[in-house]
Amino acid sequence: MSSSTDKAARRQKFEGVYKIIRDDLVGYLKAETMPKEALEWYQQNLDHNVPGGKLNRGISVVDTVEILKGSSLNDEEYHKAAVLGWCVELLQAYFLVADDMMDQSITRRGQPCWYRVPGVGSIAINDAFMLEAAIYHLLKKYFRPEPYYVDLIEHFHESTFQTELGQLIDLLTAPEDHVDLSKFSLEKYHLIVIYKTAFYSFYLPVALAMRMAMTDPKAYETALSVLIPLGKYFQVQDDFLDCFGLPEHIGKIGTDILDNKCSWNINTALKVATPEQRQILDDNYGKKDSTCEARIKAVYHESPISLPERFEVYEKESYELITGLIASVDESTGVKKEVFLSFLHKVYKRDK
Ligand code: DMA
Ligand code: MG
Ligand code: MG
Ligand code: MG
Repeated sequence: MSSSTDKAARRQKFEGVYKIIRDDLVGYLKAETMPKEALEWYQQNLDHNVPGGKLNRGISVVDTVEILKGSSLNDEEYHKAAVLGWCVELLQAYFLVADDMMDQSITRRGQPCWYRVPGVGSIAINDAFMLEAAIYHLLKKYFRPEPYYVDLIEHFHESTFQTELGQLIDLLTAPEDHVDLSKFSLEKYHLIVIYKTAFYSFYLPVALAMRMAMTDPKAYETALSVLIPLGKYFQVQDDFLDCFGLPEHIGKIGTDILDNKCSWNINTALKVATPEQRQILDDNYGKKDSTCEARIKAVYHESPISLPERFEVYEKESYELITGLIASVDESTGVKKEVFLSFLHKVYKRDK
């Protein structure tokens, strides 16, 4: 099988488990004698928000368990690893429903953001909570007897809190009514992205898989040392695509310039802008106005800012840094370099 058909087949197998967990969750509401209307609402909430993404985080749990075991998984092992994968996707769905409201986004994964679906509005806040609650319902259902059950719960709680801290500082550095670019810096940016993205998107999937595979506790530090830089690189890509990706291709319309976000793009531009360019950035950034947004984008393309070229260099340097970190991983604790290489190759040079 070619690797692209293999990838499609792995995705399809993983998607098969979605139907099971969705029926578990809707079945719970039914057992609690909730009205038909509520069952249908929850199912739509799940179907709209959980399965339609790239599924890198979820599939990485399965891939990591398999790599750590060193052979293919039996049906029971596959099912458990896939449930954990879907729990990470539920966490992601929970964050995204809220993130789109806070960022006032329009589309996500090629559809309207959930809060913008007619009839949803601020019910989306409770819907986000119900996506999060689903995680702990499924963990209890499938992992309660396992010796590592509490560890799984703690990983989810800890990553959730870290992500919320990241979202807090992301929002606090982007006040809507007061643009002050001198408050941005790449140091602040680094902290925001590690907290809002790297822990839950990269460390969490691998840590969960390591729990399932009963990896030596010493390996968690090693995993962090590789996955945090990988997560940072991933968010830089996200920021770059917010401005330079095509909405039809990335499935979402960028809002970072309008939202006054402390993104990689603006921080990189600020470091090298000429005084004239700096004036344009100061006058147009963070304004809820598409003409101002277009002016910022034009300056991003101008020399010496030239963000597309700078991004290409950053991407290459990140790849070298991360492959260097992976090369120095000590496999004696049972973790394998392949875990990290597999994750890196899922995101390197992604264009959506
Ligand atoms: C993503 O930040 C972080 C979380 C926790 C969802 P973002 O707002 O840049 O994400 P997106 O570009 O997908 O809206
Ligand atoms: Mg957002
Ligand atoms: Mg955001
Ligand atoms: Mg973004």
